[in-house]
Amino acid sequence: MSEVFIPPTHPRYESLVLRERIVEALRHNVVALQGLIAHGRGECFDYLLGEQTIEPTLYALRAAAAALLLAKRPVISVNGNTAALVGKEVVELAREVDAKIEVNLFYRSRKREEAIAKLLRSYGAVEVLGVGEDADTTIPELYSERRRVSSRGIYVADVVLLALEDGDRTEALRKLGKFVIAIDINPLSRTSRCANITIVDNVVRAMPKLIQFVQELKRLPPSELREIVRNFDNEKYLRECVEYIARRLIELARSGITISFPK
Ligand code: PTJ
Repeated sequence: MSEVFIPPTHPRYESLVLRERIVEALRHNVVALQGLIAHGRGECFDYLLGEQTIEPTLYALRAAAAALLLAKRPVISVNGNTAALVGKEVVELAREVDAKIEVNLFYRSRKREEAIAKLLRSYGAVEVLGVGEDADTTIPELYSERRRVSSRGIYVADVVLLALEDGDRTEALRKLGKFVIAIDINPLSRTSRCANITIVDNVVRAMPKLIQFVQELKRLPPSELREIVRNFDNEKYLRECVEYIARRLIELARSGITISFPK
């Protein structure tokens, strides 16, 4: 448990609780030290979005849910920050779409792999791939530790869902013919631009909504699901996200930034 008391009345309560969760996960070897920097970067982009799921993202979430439901061998790739922030939702989503869960780390160590697998198991995961010898093969043309994958998981997946990823692996996965769904709050990142479907949102808001969409779309026939995926244009969507941020900043600048904060 965290040693810090955060008063629920604090105006930044939720954000502070998430920070504590990340710091706590660092203490348990789930999050890498560099994960704290990544989280700060995410917070910054969340400010720009107004800490909300913007409307165009609902279409990205819907398309992502459809793609996951159509997948034959879906895999959810999990790193330290993802496990710490939405480990429970990862397990729930995997159950909903019958996906495998695989640990894939940039700052890979056996200790961290096992800590993440243990956390996911505590949320009910039966099998966690990518730990120790299970990461038995590599993604070609990728030289970071992220290249190590399981021949039962990411290597043979048709659809890979990932979050807080680096552009190199997203690109390498695309080259391997995978359909990549990325959760990345930065619409300008290489991952966002490389993925087939990007969900530009904080992973803590995106995952529960993705689960909801999966539950809603489950009753649709495959032909309708395929139509939803086909109609989604990632490039256009990313432009809409950047335009949203630009418009919001101009409006804030014109109306006086302080007006948007409670007195
Ligand atoms: O656990 P490991 O060893 O695999 O390391 C994972 C980190 C996160 C340290 C590593 O992947 C990393 O350095 O990530 P980046 O490149 O700093 O962040 C990847 C992207 O995730 C950036 O575009 C961030 O803006 C974005 N991001 C950060 N926090 C969030 C986020 N996207 C969604 N939700 C967030 N909470």
